[in-house]
Amino acid sequence: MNNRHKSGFVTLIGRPNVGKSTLMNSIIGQKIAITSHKPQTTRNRIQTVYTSEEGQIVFVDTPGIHKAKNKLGDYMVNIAERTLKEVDVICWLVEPTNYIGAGEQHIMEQLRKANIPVILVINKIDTVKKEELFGFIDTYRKEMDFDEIVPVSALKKDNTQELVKCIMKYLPYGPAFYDEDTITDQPQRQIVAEMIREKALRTLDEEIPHGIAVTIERMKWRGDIVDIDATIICERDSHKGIIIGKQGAMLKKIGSNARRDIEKMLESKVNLQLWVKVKKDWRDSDFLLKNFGYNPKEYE
Ligand SMILES: Nc1nc2c(ncn2[C@@H]2O[C@H](COP(=O)(O)OP(=O)(O)OP(=O)(O)O)[C@@H](O)[C@H]2O)c(=O)[nH]1
Ligand SMILES: [Mg+2]
Repeated sequence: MNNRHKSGFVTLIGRPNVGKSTLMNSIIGQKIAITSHKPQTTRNRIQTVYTSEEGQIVFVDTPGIHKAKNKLGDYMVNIAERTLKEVDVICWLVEPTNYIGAGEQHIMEQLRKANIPVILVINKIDTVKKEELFGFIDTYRKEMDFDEIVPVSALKKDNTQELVKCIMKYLPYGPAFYDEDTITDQPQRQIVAEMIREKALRTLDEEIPHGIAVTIERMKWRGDIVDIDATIICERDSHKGIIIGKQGAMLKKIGSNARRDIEKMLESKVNLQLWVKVKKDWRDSDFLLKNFGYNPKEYE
């Protein structure tokens, strides 16, 4: 084996909505983590694998670090912060701005304690003028001693290869953890559920999306068609009405948008049946959280 081969784990952390999932998808060249313009889209840690001649990077996408308002929020923040103790390199993603708020301060406190190389990734540089960047870099540099500062645009794939090179520099030498065909640790069923949740997030207005979970009841191949039964869980009866919409129009829209993505991923025709169920305040119920795939015990 090539004894100059590198391998290691790299977490992508930051506040909600800074583009962690978009960046991960963009580097591995496949859509595994769902994304949306609404904060708190990612709820679990999602691993993907980037393999090249030089080495293997296992990316760990995490939920945005925020002030939790319910048990689901606690779970999400806990998962994100735990990764800081388990990886070889931390990529901290931030918005291109001079504003450093309490949220950023909270994250920096943990980064200082972590004793792991930290790369500051200033994302969304396509939204600002080039000359403004120096100011942002300066602002952050005054706050903390970063191992590297890399500006990127995850959306436009601008400078993301530079970031990969930079990460490699800090990884230890060692053999690959996964074979080169491995892309993610996420089971197909889980990705399907997430794709449906993404379409619900993107189609519905404010408020409701945060209280949604998706479960897959059935996924069965019938010749070249896959039959999928899935349930969208929401928190209130009034939300159920909105998700279904006038004569089922909203649910139909969510379903057909999701079906397109799922068909692309499974490379097969999909027959998708969606149901809607109410589980009052499930985000504060240990039992229901566990049922919907957010089991705090797994991360203790
Ligand atoms: N203009 C621009 N938008 C971006 C870029 N990267 C991400 N976005 C947008 O920012 C929004 C949030 O992206 P996500 O990847 O879902 O952000 P996240 O950090 O994973 O968010 P959470 O999972 O909620 O913590 C989406 O609307 C993306 O399209 C970028 O480089 N430029
Ligand atoms: Mg995300």
